[in-house]
Amino acid sequence: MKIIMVLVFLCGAFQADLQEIGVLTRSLQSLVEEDANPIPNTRTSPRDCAPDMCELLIRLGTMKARLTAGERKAEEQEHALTEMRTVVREQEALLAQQQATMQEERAKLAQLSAAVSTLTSTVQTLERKLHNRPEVAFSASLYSSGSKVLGPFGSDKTVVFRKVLSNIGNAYNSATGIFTAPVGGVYYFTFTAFTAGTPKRVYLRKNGQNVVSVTDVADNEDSASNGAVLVLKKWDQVYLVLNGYSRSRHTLYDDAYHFTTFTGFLLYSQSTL
Ligand SMILES: [Ca+2]
Repeated sequence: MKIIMVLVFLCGAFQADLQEIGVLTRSLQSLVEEDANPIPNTRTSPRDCAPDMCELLIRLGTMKARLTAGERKAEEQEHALTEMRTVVREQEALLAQQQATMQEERAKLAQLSAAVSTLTSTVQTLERKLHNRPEVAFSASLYSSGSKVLGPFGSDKTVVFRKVLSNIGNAYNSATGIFTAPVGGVYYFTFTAFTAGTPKRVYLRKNGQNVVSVTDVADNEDSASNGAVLVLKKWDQVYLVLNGYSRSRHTLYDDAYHFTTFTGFLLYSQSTL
């Protein structure tokens, strides 16, 4: 009998539990359906549940809505972060390009600086050469005064021009008639020979070698001129020679008017000569 009473009691309790389980099951089913088809406001929807369960479900619904909003906000922030990363990559690429351009500009600047240094050095060298360029120029006539005839001689004679009109650098020697190059370079020489009724033949010589000449027969007064640009080494000698052929009896004439002259000057020096 006791056993039967116990069984009846257990059945009653079991039936109450079944009812509670049924309520929970329906509530969970509603929650599942809400998850599949969200209800905007769970507080306004009729529920068939116990008050505590309803409150729990309401709180779950609120939490789910907040979770959904948080997920949406997180997606938006993720999207914004992606856009920011894209902008950062673009800025990094632009910065790299600007750095490359800057390096190119620096390289060009270095080349220009080197070119300026080279030009500056060249200008300084030219300035030194210009400052140190020797000044060589002279002009002389046969006699300083009076009316005189030079020659004739029985052999070739160096013509000594006694009257120095100018002798910058003192390269011309008025005692010997010889011009001696103080530096290697390019020089210009010219001379004029005058005679009055007598023949003449004059050579411009460099180190004993005839370079250019003039000649004239015995007739009226005549002047004869010649000239040459010569490349001279240092210590090369240039001078005029009166031909000494005895039968021709060559002479030169000069007076205070200075008809017979010898001129030379340095065009430009060359250190390699
Ligand atoms: Ca003549």
